[in-house]
Amino acid sequence: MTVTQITLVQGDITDQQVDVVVNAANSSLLGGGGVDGAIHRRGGPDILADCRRLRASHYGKGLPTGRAVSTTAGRLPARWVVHTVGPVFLTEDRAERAGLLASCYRESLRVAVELGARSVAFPAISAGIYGWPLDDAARIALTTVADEVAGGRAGEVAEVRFVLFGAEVYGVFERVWRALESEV
Ligand code: AR6
Repeated sequence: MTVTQITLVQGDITDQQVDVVVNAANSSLLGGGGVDGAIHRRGGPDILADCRRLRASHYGKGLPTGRAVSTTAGRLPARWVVHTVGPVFLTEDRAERAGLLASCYRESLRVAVELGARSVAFPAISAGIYGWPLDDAARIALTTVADEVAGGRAGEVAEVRFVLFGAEVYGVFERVWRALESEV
């Protein structure tokens, strides 16, 4: 059985040599700002072409929040991009939003496992333009992935890498991760 490591790095997700890069997309799948913009810019037009095909075949009304789909990674040093749609903190239903954010991580990991990925890089989904408070976004991200790993649902994935953009986001994830580790 594959042992899955959870790692945290500060950096740009478009630099990561991993099998799967997860994109914090929006339901249109047609690109945007933040990490989504960076992935499409660096990965090139093949990613958008795949997204358009997915829209035409399955997601004419948009990819629902909390779900995930895969495309080529184009020119990124990765094999696939898994696009997921995080909840918008202020406008999503309060009772449902944390479950939806957790679902982004679970569903993205599930798609990565189905693809046979051995390494997966996640950004801090919803913690930018979608306005999720960083501490809470980090706690949901880390506990959800840790639960999936502990539950044996990480397949052949040997590394789940959180790629945190900038010292502040990295610092929060690291602090939350240490606090969670000291609880077990
Ligand atoms: N590598 C890693 N993390 C990054 C990068 C990068 N290159 N660039 C930004 N981040 P955001 P959201 C961080 O806003 O909140 C888009 O327009 C960023 O600092 O990218 O889920 C989509 O199309 C933050 O910590 O995603 C949607 O409309 C984290 O990635 C909307 O934004 C997430 O910030 C999604 O908003």
